[in-house]
Formats: sequence, C-alpha cells, structure tokens
Amino acid sequence: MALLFKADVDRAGNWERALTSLAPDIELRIWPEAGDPAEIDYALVWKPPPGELKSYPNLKIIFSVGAGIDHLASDPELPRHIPLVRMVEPGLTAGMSEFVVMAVLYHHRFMIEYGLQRREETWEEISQIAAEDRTVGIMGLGVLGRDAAEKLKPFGFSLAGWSRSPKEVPGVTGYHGDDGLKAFLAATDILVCLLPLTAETANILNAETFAALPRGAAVINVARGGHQVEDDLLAALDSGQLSGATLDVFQEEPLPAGHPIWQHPRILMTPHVASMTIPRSAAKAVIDNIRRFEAGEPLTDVVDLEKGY
Ligand code: NDP
Ligand code: OXD
Repeated sequence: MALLFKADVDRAGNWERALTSLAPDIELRIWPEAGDPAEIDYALVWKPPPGELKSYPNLKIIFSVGAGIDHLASDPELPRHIPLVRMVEPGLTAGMSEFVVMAVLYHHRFMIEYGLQRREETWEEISQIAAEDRTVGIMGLGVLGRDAAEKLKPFGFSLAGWSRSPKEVPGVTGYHGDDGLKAFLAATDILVCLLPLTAETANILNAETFAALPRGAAVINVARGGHQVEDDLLAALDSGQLSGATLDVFQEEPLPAGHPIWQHPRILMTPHVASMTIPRSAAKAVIDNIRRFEAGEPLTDVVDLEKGY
C-alpha cells in the first residue's frame, strides 16, 4: 500500500515521521519520486501540477493538505470519481481561531487608529467600546467559522454568522442564503470571511458588500484572495466606509511588488499564514480515514464537488 505525498517540502520530514509512526504498513512516496504510478493507492497533496492526479490509475482517495480545495476543484483533469477529502484537523482549526481572535481584537481595540497616531506622534485616547456592543459577523459557519465563534464567546462579543443553509449555533445569530446577506451585513461591525472559494462566493467582498456594512466596519479575510475585490476594498478604506482590514490572502499570491496593499496604513497583512496544517495531528486525520476506507466504512470530510466545498 503506498501513499504519495506532494506538499510542502520543508515539512516533508515532519509528515514522514507522523505518518509512518501511525501507519508503518503504508509506504510513503515523496513526489516526484512516485515510483510505479500503478502502485499509488492514496495521495496527500497541496497544489499538485494540473493533471497530475489522473496519472495514478489505482488511486482510491485524494487527501487535500489544506481545508480549502478550490485549487484542486479547478483542475479540469481532476479524477472526479475518486473521493476528495479536505483537511479537517484540530491543529489547523485551533490556529485559525487564534488568528481570528487576534485580528478581531486588533480592530476592536482600535490598533489601526493607534498605529496611525504613532506615525504622527499623536497621543489621543479613543473611547473604549464594550465587546457586547460590537457584532462580529462570520461568513461561513463551517468547521473553522464555528470554532472561531466559540473562541470569541468568552470576550463577550455579539456574534452573527452567515451560511448557505440555516444553522443553529448557540449564542450566534444565524443568517443564511442570498436573502439573509443584507441583514447579516447591516448587523456586523467586524466581518470575518471564512467561506470556501466557489463560483457563488468569488468576489463576495466587494463594494456592494462593504456599503451594506455600518460605516467604519472592519473586514478580516482569512479565506481566499478570490473572495475580495481589492480595488473595491481600497476604495472603501480610503472613503472611510471601512476603518481597517486584516488580509491574509490575496488575489495574486505572493502579493505583487508595488501593490498598494503593501503600504496601506489601514491594512494589517500576513502572507497566507492565518493557519497551517500541523503534520502530527493531520496525519492522524488522514490515517483514520484510510482505516475507515479499508474497513468499508464511510469516509469523513469528503468534498461535495457539485457544491465546491
Ligand atoms: P467548511 O466547508 O467547513 O465551511 C464552509 C462554510 O461556508 C459553511 O458554513 C457553508 O454553509 C458556508 N458557505 C459555503 N458556500 C456558501 C454560500 N454560497 N453562501 C453562504 N455560505 C456559504 O469550511 P472550513 O470552515 O473548514 O474552511 C473555510 C475556508 O477557510 C476554506 O475553504 C479555506 O479556503 C479557508 N482556509 C484558509 C486558511 C488560511 O490560512 N488562510 C487555512 C484554512 C482554511 P453550509 O454550512 O450551509 O454548508
Ligand atoms: C487551507 C489553507 O486551505 O492553508 O488549509 O489555505
């Protein structure tokens, strides 16, 4: 039995240790040293070259190293009859919630304003706002959105969530579908995007969306760059409709040299690191699913390619 690994070469050693200690019976092959393609049963991948996955005739499961699978789903040659499993693992979830809490607090406690003051050597208090008087609205109430909401609860924020189908999350006011979007945005002071990138959600962070938020709202995008229309975001920041943004993802990554986002004083940016899959905990998620498959049990976290997530 062989598992092909094609992902971040820097951490291949960590993955190898984690996978082989849990499943010594599974032979690990690190791409491009795949050996005989017919011997590959499983593939664990992040951004494989387009068309690559169709070259393994006996592939049984494709595992994505990331939670988002948009880059795999957009491969026209993806073997769509093979189950595609996205990454759901506690390390990735915990890291994302840490980042979201950090960014929400950054905007809530006026760190953008104080950063601007500091540049001007200005010393000025801004009245604190109680957390309960701020609504954090999370777009996407899936694995990551729900955990972020749980981690924000102890601070006392008012919480809202927007999903495709209705969701009951205690302590979170739920909105759903296109019909629920305007009301969700109108209620949101700090918007967090944790949606998958699909045909429906592409460019959703646009001028119309920003205009539907209360004036001075902040936007945190930790999902995909394809969700944001960057010119609209810059215009909304420059007009004061938005007070600030935290961006971890960009339409083009790495962000091109000279792009206005690099220097914008109202943007906190990071290079697509809001969260990372942790090999130790992720290997367990992968091996558990392989064992389920071997036992003829249903797999968990299989992507619905029709929905795109
Ligand atoms: P899930 O699939 O668990 O959740 C997706 C959520 O989005 C669901 O609540 C779903 O609604 C909702 N949704 C999907 N389409 C729509 C739509 N058209 N309208 C309204 N709501 C919609 O995903 P995860 O929480 O695991 O991950 C979310 C994304 O985060 C990933 O796809 C990935 O792109 C990104 N990510 C980014 C990372 C980074 O470092 N920047 C790291 C990890 C992930 P419903 O519940 O009704 O199905
Ligand atoms: C993911 C990511 O989707 O890291 O997991 O972006």
